[in-house]
Amino acid sequence: MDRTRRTLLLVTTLLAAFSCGKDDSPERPDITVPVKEEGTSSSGTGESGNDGNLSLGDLAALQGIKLGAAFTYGEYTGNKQIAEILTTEFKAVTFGNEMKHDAIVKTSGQMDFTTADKMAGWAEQAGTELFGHVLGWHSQQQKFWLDTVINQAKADSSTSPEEAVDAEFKRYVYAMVEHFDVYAWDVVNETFADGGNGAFRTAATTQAGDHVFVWGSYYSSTKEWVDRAFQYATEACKEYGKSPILYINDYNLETDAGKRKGLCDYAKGNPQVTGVATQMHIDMSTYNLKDKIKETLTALVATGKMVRIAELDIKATDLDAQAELYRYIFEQYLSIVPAEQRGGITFWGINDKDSWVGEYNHPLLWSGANYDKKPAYDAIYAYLSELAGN
Ligand code: 9MR
Repeated sequence: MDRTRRTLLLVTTLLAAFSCGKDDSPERPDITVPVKEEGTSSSGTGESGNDGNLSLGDLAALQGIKLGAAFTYGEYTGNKQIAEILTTEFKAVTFGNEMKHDAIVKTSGQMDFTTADKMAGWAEQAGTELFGHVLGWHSQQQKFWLDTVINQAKADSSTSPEEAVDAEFKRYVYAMVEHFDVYAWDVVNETFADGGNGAFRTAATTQAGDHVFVWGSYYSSTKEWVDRAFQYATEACKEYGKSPILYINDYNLETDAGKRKGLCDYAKGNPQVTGVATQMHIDMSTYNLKDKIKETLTALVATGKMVRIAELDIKATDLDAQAELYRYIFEQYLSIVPAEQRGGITFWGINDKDSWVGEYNHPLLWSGANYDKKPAYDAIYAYLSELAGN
């Protein structure tokens, strides 16, 4: 049976079981359902958690939330705990770095999918779907190769550097879409300026170093590049018979109302955008954070597109307060995003110790060498269990 049918069967079975009012509101559902076909077991070594019952991902699926986690090649390699957590707790994975332009395109321009394919194999083993991150980003481009393309065009009067870069971008988008079977793509990521009142970022205002925005220098505007990204992704999907959700994704949508509006307005104006996402890298200490989360989800829903929380993590010092905020985010997502617009929630990592924001910020659901479940895990678990039990 394929995965979608298995999931549907599971959901149907569970809904039927819970609607029979069969017990006296247990803290968590007491049905053991083998969602994954082989090699599954309870994740984490902490005392709390699913204890062989429904996993966090199973419970989220009951509410129409596809629950995902990001991981990198380095994090996963030789790490049985991550493999077990992915298998048990999650339904989707995103690679932290390995589908980015500079990871796939070599300095020779050749595309090398070896590492990403290996990780896709792990994702498949874990029974998870794959999210594609990312086709168009101002950061981590294979600058050496793009410079070669640009210099060749300058030396060859038959094409302009702009046309050559555009052809290269199109080649890359088509190759990625053809190669990976994903349920959704981040077509573009982080295209709006910080504090720019909704304006797109420009190559000139984007930092140097790793962040040299090569694409941005060879289109008449960043908007034109974003238009092309959605056009090529849409056309490639059609050509290869695929229909993933096509997302525009950005950070600080909670705290930067101008950026939020810019992204939502762009999405509304481009029918090829089928999903909008907030990364939601947030910090407990942000003023009025809960209202900002609500406002953001409400604005995203108003675009009429699929709505996703793409890179969730919360910097915190008080783990109980963090747990409460995590629960709040799930509550708000379910109350604001209608079932048919739920694109899912992905955590940007699994264990605090591997997080891009540093262990000292305690951002995720597991911590320590033993992968102990944190209060945040328990809070989300308890909330989703309450929903499933009612
Ligand atoms: O998680 C990724 C981290 O391992 C890399 O060092 C970093 C490099 O820029 O990219 C991280 O992921 C970013 C994602 O691709 C886009 N949104 C922000 C994420 C955190 O920086």
